[in-house]
Amino acid sequence: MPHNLKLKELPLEVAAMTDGFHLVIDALKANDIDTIFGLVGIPITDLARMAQAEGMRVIGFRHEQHAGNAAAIAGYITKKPGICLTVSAPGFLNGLTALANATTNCFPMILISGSSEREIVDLAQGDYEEMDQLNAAKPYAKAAYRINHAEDIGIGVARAIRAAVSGRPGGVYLDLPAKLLAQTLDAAAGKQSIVRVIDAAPRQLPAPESVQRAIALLKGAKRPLIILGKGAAYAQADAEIRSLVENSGIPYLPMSMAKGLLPDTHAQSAAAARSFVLAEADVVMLIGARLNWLLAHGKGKTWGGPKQFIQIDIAATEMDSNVAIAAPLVGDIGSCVSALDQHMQGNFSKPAAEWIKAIEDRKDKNLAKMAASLEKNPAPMNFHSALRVIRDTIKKHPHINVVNEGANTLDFARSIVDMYQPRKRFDSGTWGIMGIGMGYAIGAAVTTGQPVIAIEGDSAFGFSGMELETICRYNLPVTTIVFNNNGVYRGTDVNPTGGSDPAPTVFVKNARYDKMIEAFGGIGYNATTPAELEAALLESLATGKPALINAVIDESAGTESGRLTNLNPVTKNDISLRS
Ligand code: ADP
Ligand code: TZD
Repeated sequence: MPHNLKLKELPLEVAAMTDGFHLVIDALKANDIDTIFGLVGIPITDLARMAQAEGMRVIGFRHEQHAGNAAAIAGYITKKPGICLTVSAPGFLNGLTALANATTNCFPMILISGSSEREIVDLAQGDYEEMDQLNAAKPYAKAAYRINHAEDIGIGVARAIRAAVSGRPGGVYLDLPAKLLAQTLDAAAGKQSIVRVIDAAPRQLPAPESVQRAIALLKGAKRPLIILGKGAAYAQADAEIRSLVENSGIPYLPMSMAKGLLPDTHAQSAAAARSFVLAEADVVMLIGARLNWLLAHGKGKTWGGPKQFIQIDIAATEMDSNVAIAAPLVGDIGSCVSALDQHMQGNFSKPAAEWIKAIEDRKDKNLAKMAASLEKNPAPMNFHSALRVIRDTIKKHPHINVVNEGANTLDFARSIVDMYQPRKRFDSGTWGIMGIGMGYAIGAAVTTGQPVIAIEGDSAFGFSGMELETICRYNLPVTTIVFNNNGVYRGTDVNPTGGSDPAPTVFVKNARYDKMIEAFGGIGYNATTPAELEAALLESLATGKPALINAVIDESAGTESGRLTNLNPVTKNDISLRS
């Protein structure tokens, strides 16, 4: 109901009616969706108001991309689609980046956007915020639907929910024309039209022969390895996965967002010997991880000698996407892992001692090297000395959510900051995208009610920095730590012409990001030493209030593109900076 209307002023026959606005809310609530992340405007302002009036949590953002990212990470954490609500054309497009990122990362979310007059849009007659949003969304979404009639809202929302969470999860677009929201319907008919989705993501059992094939391959392996991906974390089959890993005795590597699915300190974690095990393993079992660029496409130098792969995934088309998969297991991770575990009980010998010993030796060597770097206290701080403080804090408070983006800030934090609990680490993911920081932090804080530490490169932070106001407005327990090294990757570049424009990679020197949060009533800290960083972090966690720590990092620390330097194209004879 528009905010200026009161129920008692309405004639009786109108009170027995419902409308598009209310049916959308009823359809979401009937499916236990209780939160909307969004940004208001024509034609969805009243939808947001009414959702709040009807008891939903409505989190208003400053930019739709971040509302979309919050929805996406809420979907990943809860296995229910996160909802992002936007206005038409530009608002929709801002949200679309998040929808595409969710689809790429296999996170379930629904982008709900209002849209302009169909008749005018279809004739390209120039409506307010005119755009053919449905077709624009299709290439970037797992599914896209438009609802034209109020009586179809129940079924339309049900379709969107099922599409988002069943099979491989992804982003779904739902187009709601302005006219639909104002359509009225008899209240009883409206109630009947609401659909509660039954078993939205049904279990998918693997074929028995595919289980046998995988077991046979594992039994023949001399140097087996398990790789756990974020699909394994998403599946919420934590106990089953732990049981399989421990019963098999096979060493494992967690992909970045699978860190903490088993504690990073687990004896079977081979993370500290990553390059060694990837090169040396002979049979590799992927559980909810794709052989994309993050795993060097399963071939080349990284992977050393010949391999045989077992892959567990709900998407059959993922098999053989990069290299041949000797034993594909298509099904949901919980069912596949349980089936393997059952076949192993009492009938599987643990990997050879030489393999385990070789990994242990390599781990010891690498950990000793890392410990030496972490112990140093250079002034100014470098990535290691600052991250040591965060590592020690998470160790003491393992329930804290961690958001992480940047280049060096991402790469170093991934390897230095151990995680102890599943689904607590959210990062740049499959695209290596910058800009997820504050959106993921807000989504994680709202969804879990637990504190968040956002470990942000100074460039990465800039993409979503204005959402500090959102964090303060909702008083969320988010501590943002900006690794401030004066630029993208580093802060040392100069303009080769000697002109007054700065180099394209550098920012204002010695910026004070901590002052930004003070504008909104949050607490700002400036930390130039590990001791100052630790004091600020502990104080901010103790208060539970929004905080930002400007961590001053040596501007010459870090490398171009972090660990991805080799992905930058280089002309053979370097003429790119000819003068
Ligand atoms: P990472 O980046 O951690 O390596 P990816 O995003 O590449 O992980 O891979 C996740 C994989 O997990 C996707 O291929 C997706 O289809 C799969 N997946 C997601 N949820 C499930 C599930 N419940 N059961 C089986 N596979 C799943
Ligand atoms: N834009 C988007 C949306 N995603 C990207 N990944 C980039 C640009 C390119 N990019 C990276 O891949 S990392 C990065 C950019 C701009 C920022 C690196 O600087 P930083 O981190 O300050 O965040 P470090 O720790 O100083 O390297």
